[in-house]
Amino acid sequence: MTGKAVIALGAAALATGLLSAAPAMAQFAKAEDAVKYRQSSFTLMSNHMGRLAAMVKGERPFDAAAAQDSARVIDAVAKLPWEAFVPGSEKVQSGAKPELFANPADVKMLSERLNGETAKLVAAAGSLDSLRSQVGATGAACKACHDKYRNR
Ligand code: ASC
Repeated sequence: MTGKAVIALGAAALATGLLSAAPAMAQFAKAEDAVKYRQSSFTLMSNHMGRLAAMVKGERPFDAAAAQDSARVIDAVAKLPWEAFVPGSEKVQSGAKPELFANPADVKMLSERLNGETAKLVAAAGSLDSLRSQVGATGAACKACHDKYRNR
């Protein structure tokens, strides 16, 4: 093989490798970036679930507008973390158990359960009674996944 042919073959192999890696990593330059992205989304959800929980527990006065704002944040952000459990990110230290990466179909089902509950949270935030029951259902959806796939 000529030197040029070797270079062409090498370039083709590199391009194929990059393309096959592209779908999973397209939005994240490094696995660490993906971990930071998903952790950031869980931080935001936890913060706003905490605000709603405080109203439900009577630690803060119920405020329908504030509750609806938090519910909308939770509902939007609950759609985000899933794409960031990219292959390779299981090697980065995080709260995610290795089992999470071995069970993508189950994780997808649990994420869809959460997304269903957070959609209902927006409608429920208008009154304290409906908020109370839907914060419970939403928290249960968070917990279902944590119990299986999150390190204590
Ligand atoms: C929260 C929060 C969680 C979930 C979980 C539900 O507010 O930060 O991780 O709800 O505690 O059981």
